[in-house]
Amino acid sequence: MENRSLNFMKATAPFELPPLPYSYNALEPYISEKTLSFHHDKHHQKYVSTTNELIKGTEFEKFTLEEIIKATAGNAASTKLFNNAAQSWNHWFYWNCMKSEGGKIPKGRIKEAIDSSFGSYDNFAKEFSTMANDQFGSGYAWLVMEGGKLKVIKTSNADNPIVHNQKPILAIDVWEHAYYLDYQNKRQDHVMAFINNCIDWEFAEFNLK
Ligand code: MN3
Repeated sequence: MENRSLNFMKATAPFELPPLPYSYNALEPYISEKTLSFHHDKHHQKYVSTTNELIKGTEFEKFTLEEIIKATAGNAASTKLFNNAAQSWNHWFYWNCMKSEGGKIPKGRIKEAIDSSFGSYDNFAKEFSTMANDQFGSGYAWLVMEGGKLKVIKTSNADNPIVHNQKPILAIDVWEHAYYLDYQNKRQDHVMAFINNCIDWEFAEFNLK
């Protein structure tokens, strides 16, 4: 990661909203300053604040964010906490998947991993865009590592690969709040802009470790 620092989530409660790893206008014209401001300062902030409120005075105060996500997944009594904790993590991850002037063809180890799992970068791009467009309603498309191979998956709402024993490598947020101000109903245009102009392949490679 040469160009910027990674803004990790604070490991223990109370959790804090990490600043974006770039300026609010860094992804223009693909993702506007207005979208990033609302998405980061309002949506992401709310997930982090709500997580802190929900864990106050409970055993979860001593958990890391990932531990909370794993402990609450699939538990009907903890749905609200799971949703907010997972969304706190998902957005931290998503911000780091992008950079200004990103989206070029991957190089090095991540290129080798893409080629060996998908045959080519073009095959990966096709599969990833199809998955992101096919996710019905709110959710994410992910590139994940599972059993030593990369694969593309989609998840609904706040769901996260770490509770399915998959290692997240890359993610795109396809909730409408991620693109509606810039693209309205044209999710496909948002997805293609992410793939072609925003992906930070260095972060994806970092996640292969
Ligand atoms: Mn979002």
